[in-house]
Amino acid sequence: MVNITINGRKIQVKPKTTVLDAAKANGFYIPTLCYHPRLPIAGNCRLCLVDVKGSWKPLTACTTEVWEGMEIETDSPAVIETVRSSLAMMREEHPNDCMTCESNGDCEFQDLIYRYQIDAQHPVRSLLRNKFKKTNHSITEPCYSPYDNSTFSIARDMNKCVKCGRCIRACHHFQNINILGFINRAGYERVGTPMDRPMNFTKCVECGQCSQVCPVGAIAERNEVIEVLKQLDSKRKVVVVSTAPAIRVALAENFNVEPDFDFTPKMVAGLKKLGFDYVFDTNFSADLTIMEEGTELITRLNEGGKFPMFTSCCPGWINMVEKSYPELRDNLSSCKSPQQMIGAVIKTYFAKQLNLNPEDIIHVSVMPCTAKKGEAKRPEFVRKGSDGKDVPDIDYVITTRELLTLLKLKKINPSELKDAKFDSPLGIGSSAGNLFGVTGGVMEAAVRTAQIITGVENPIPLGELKAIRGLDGIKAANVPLKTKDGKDVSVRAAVVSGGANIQKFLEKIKNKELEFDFVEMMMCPGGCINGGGQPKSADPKVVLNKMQRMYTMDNQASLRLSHENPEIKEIYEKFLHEPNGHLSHELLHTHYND
Ligand code: HC1
Ligand code: SF4
Repeated sequence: MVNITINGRKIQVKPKTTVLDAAKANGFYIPTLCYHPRLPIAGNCRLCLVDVKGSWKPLTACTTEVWEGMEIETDSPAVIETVRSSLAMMREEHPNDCMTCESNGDCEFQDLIYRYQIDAQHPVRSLLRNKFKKTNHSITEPCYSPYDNSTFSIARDMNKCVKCGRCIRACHHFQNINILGFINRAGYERVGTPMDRPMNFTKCVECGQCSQVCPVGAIAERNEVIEVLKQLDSKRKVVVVSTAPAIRVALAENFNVEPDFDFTPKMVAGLKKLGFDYVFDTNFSADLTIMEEGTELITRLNEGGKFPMFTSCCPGWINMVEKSYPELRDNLSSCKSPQQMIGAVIKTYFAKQLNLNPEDIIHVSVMPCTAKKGEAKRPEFVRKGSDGKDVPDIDYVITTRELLTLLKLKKINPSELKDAKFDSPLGIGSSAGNLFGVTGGVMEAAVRTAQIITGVENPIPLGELKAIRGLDGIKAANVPLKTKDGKDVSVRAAVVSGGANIQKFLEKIKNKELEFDFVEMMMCPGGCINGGGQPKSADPKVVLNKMQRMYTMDNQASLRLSHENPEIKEIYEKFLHEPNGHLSHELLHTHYND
């Protein structure tokens, strides 16, 4: 152990610990902005400066490791004044539109400005203002960047950027897509795209990992809260909501409930209180996906087809195939994602039960993902209304963060409400469907059903397919199945999450170093539990916690197999007739773009 002193208190820490980690672990506050526990260290915001005895200049706590006998001061007058001056300069460049900003109330920069009380009277702010008044320039003018809402998923307002570079590191470190970087120099430096193009002209997959780590509101999802509020308040149409698997565990973390507490009934109660007429579960359509995708896999195994077959429920992955790997389009399952499947059945099967036309229903989908917004806007996901006009299957997609904003606006705390149940007939989901929200879950759900349907004698016991559980980026397992003529086959299954891992994996497939039959692909590391639209968190354990919650929910469930879902049996009996049948192809399957 290393002996150090912070603000006069003696402590012991492990060798190679950074001053920042040592301080945090022992309850000392050091301000940060570019630091994020899940990203590589950059050391570029210069807010974490500390005084160290013997050093002629303050040192950055995030990049400096402790040494024996080190004496650190985090709160010396010089340190405080340096931090205040840096913040004052940043504030002078920052727009004053906090009241309508996506991040209002959840903004690390706002917190720092408040904590250090950087008001208009700060000498650095006045100095800068006078200087630019004299030269007839606004300090923000040369840094002006246009607002970029060229994709349906992400909105980028670089005027709000504090140049911490976290988004750049997220796009590189998690996804290796490298859309964002510092551009320009000599005081005009800012975050931009290659050739400063709008995002939809780049290879951006709209995953939103950049927005997850943005400490301010410079990169965020394209907000649909106001539109949803208008629909809820006007009550002109039947407003229906469906909720993705990963939402409930994110809310459970957000409201800080016990690890084995299932937040689902509270979430449903919160949505009902918001005024939704019907609350449905995307877990239902995850089960439907298993029926359709499982049948597709078994058909390919029996009759031949493109291998490996890739899952198709992650829109970030679909964007990546269409933009960067078009040669793999035929390897994708033709199944729509569960979001789009429930979208299609709500505006057909459910509409018919209520004697409504598709245009009489507004369907809001709550997703942990930003790319789902773009998926819902794809031109193929529409149907004809009674007047012949196109009606989208999903009208609005809001992220978990946007759902929290809605709840806050309406002053609803779901954890204080009485439990409520999903509505029928699209409200029952198995825990296999729920597992879709974590990396490996689609594969686990598919294996459970495919082994039973094909008649495997000793199917893997539930929860025992351990090789594809956990947060590793690339996982694999051999799965016994049977062909239709009773032959035993071993299906080579792989599970990959995170753009950087996907690229590594595909390189090995291309070079024939690896061969697989069925592969689950998720663009966000860890799967949807870590989607780009999930609540921001500085807790490095938050993804792990959400994963554990998913597994606990599976252990506690009584319905653990997609094909045993009574509402799935009912929809095939009454409406779809058979998986991969004529109506299924029309409603539940799709094609991909060149
Ligand atoms: Fe996902 Fe999916 S699991 S893609 O990760 O297949 O977003 O949660 O809703 O559609 O079901 C996301 C999550 C989600 C779909 C399902
Ligand atoms: Fe990169 Fe994803 Fe952000 Fe696009 S949305 S810039 S791919 S992190």
